[in-house]
Amino acid sequence: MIDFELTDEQRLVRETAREFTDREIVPRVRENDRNERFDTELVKKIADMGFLGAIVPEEYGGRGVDYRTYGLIVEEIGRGDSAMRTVVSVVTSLVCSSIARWGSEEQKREWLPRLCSGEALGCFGLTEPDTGSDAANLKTRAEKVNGSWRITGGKMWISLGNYSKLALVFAQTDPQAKHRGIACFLVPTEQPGFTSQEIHGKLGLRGSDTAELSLDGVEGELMGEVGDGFKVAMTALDSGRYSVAAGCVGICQGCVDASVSYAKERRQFDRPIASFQLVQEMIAEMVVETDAARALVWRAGWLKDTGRPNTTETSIAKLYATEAAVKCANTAIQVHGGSGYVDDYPVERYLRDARVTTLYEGTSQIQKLIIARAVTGVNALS
Ligand code: COS
Repeated sequence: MIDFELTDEQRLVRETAREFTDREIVPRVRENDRNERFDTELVKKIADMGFLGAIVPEEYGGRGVDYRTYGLIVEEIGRGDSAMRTVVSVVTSLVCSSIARWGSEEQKREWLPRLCSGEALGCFGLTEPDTGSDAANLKTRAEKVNGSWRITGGKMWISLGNYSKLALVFAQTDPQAKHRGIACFLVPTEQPGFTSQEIHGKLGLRGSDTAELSLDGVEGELMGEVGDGFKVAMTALDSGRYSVAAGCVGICQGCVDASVSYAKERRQFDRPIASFQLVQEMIAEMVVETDAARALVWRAGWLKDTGRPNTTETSIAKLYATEAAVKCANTAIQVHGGSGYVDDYPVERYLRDARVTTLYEGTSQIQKLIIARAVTGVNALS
């Protein structure tokens, strides 16, 4: 049975992540957000703490922690800064967990220690300018030329794409075969034909790097078999969606903390606004959303740690936690009044940063289709 009691080790890791977030991340987040600065020094500090690739086995440079412990780390970093949380999610869940699961021994030895130490960042190239939810319908092509794979196409909305030394690239090898023709490639980015362009003007996640990638005959090393690619992507997303959900629990908790503190200090009508029932109602609603989201994330983590199927429960956690983060951030602004509309307080950034989480790694609508398909047995997409 699922046990909500944290072990001493989990408690310690959470405390360490909490202190690190308050000491290193929180003081820098506003300026990084204002300046659209991808803070590589801070990324290095996060890596030095062992928070990149924490679920990777120790023999490959990770910390070998379980998913529940990983979720606690991600929640704390997510409370501090979703841009940095995105780095942790992408590198750990989308890239490292894929290599750990699908890579050859040589590929694991080559890349995992570098990714876990932060010496190399990695990005996940699935989405394309014309391909989002319909992830099997890739236009990027891979073909074998003189014994090596050459990849041509474009990738869109790629987090860390301008800073990564490694790109996991999903490409079609045989369009007739549809999703069974997709393959996943390890693509070193420092090679001719690989170019990236920064994407600016984002509503939120301004301290996160986002890129459009162009691949012109780049060389890639196959990971897994030809035809495994779609499954590589789906298993990566099973881990990535969990990580996004855990980060959103952090946003929810941050909204509660900021609102409680503000409501107790701010006085109107000769008393703290925390004493008004309508303010208490808003705080209570945020607390319930936070608790529910956290419980769903912990359940998904427990299923992963005990080796049980968890795709549906991960989608439930992702759907609930991301929508809860948007709701809580919106409510937290309401509690803060005019002060919540400027960046003296974290809540306006929470709203801007939360907004993308219901889009990336599968929209809320895609999560609903996955959940409903599991219970009805009917695939709405076929
Ligand atoms: N783990 C392992 N295998 C999985 C899987 C999972 N979580 N989900 C699907 N698969 C497998 C299926 O078992 C099936 O295998 P077979 O070829 O052996 O039959 C194959 O993958 C195709 O699956 P499915 O039929 O479910 O594919 P669909 O095209 O119907 O739908 C959805 C898949 C919509 C769920 C998928 O395209 C999706 O998640 N889209 C959103 C993409 C996304 O999140 N993009 C964000 C990118 S990162 S920012």
